[in-house]
Order: sequence, then C-alpha cells, then structure tokens
Amino acid sequence: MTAVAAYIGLGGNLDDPAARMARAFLAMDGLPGTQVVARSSLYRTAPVGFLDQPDFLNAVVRLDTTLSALDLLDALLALELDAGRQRSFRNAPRTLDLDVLLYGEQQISTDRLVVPHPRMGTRGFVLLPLQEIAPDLVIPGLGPLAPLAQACRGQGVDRLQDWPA
Ligand code: PH2
Ligand code: MG
Ligand code: MG
Repeated sequence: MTAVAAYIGLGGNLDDPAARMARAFLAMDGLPGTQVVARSSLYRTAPVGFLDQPDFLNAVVRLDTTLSALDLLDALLALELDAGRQRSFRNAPRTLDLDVLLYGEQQISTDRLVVPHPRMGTRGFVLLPLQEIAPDLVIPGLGPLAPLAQACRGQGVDRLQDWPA
C-alpha cells in the first residue's frame, strides 16, 4: 500500500507539554507503517476558544503512513490517553492533543473524523507551524496555505527554538 502524507497538529498546556510532545513525536514514528518525515519547531501560543487557561505549546508534524485515516485517528487517541488526557469540556486545558489536520488530499466527513480539520483555516497555532514545514501546501477545500497563514499573524504565535532532548 502506498503511503499517504498526513499532517498532525500537536498541542498541550498542562504538565510539561514540551516533554509530552517530544514523546508523542517518537511514539508516532513508531506506529505501524508510519514515519515522521518533518516536524516544525515548538510554538508558544495564546489560547483560542476558552481564554482563561495557560498558554499552549503547539507544533505540526508530517507523517508518511499506510494506516487508514480512522486507524491513524485511533492510534493518536490512544497516545493522548497514554499522556494522561482527560476530556472535561470543549477547548479545556489538556496534557496532549493530537489532531489529524490533513490526510493526503482527501476530504473526509464521518461521525468520528472530519478532514481537513474543520477549524484549521483560521488558527495561527496550526497554520504557522504547518507553513514552516510545508510552505507550498494547498489545503483541500480552502486553497493555498500561505495567505491563510498570513491572515493569522498577530494571534500571539511565537516560534521557540528547541525541542527538549
Ligand atoms: N486547541 C484547542 C483550543 N484552543 N489554543 C491554542 N493556542 N492551542 C491549541 O492547541 C488549542 C487552542 C482545541 O483543541
Ligand atoms: Mg485540537
Ligand atoms: Mg483533538
């Protein structure tokens, strides 16, 4: 089976999210039929949606994977649980969030998964890290990434230099 390029958004704002994201990066690389082929820097980002919570760390990785989109979703949900993720309310603080942003050029709309991620087109914490690793990307249904990312400047998304060891 040929591999699909999938882009995954990582985020967290509780209990050392940088270390959790670094572990998630290795864990994703270890999924069946899956390799991490690019990763953005870490970004410190102002919370979106529910504002009264700590700043987030965010990043985006590209996976090449032979997993189906739903198998990939299930694998990422399992990694979130491993990281102690609890679901209290929408946009709540969290230890680790792993979102399927893009799965090849596919547009997917099922009960469990909508791809492209339905809110990614206006979120600087997704689009700016994504632009770092895939500047020429065209997002199915939304068009070229560059102008979408440009419109998100000013959302309080700051690139940090290093991932933790
Ligand atoms: N995730 C959300 C809601 N708000 N804000 C930032 N800065 N980063 C996130 O990852 C984030 C958010 C829902 O998943
Ligand atoms: Mg999310
Ligand atoms: Mg999520």
